[in-house]
Amino acid sequence: MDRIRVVEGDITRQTVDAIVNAANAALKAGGGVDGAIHRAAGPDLQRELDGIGGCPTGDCRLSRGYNLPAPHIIHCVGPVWHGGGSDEERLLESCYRSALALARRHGIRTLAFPAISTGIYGFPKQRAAEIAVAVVRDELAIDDAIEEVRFVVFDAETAGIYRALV
Ligand code: AR6
Repeated sequence: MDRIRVVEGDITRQTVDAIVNAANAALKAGGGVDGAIHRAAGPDLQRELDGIGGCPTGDCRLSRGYNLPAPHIIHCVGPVWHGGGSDEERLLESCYRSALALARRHGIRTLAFPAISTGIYGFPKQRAAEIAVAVVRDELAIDDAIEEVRFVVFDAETAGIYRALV
């Protein structure tokens, strides 16, 4: 069975155990997919995140999903692209790895990732997709608790990039 899927659509509509957010280090509602998730989840989400306080780049934090179909949200803080010489690739890889590790610890078996860092944070889309797919393949090979990882992409260009890799 194929445990990795590519879906073109809105991540806030996905019925999975957890959706992943492309958040910022302050865990304050922003734009892009983060803004869409906050609007769909409702104001209780920000209250929970304020209690957590923040999250370092390359790491993630778990919250409830509130009004979303998904019961959990994993908030990953991706790197801002500064040209590639500031550890951006390792930090992006770390986002995917830490999200899967967090999922495993909390019994989350199905999850949906957006293309972290490739919008407002400016990470090149092709390289980001290569990192995302390689890390997820690697982790699933050593872990059969996670049943499905869905890459939910918002535009046809990104969908094409992922479909060529999965
Ligand atoms: N569903 C799936 N993907 C989406 C959706 C959606 N509803 N909306 C946008 N995308 P971005 P970043 C795609 O900018 O680059 C925020 O202000 C989008 O097309 O959301 O990690 C945060 O608070 C792109 O491919 O995240 C941070 O400050 C991808 O999601 C900062 O932006 C990621 O784009 C994070 O920037």
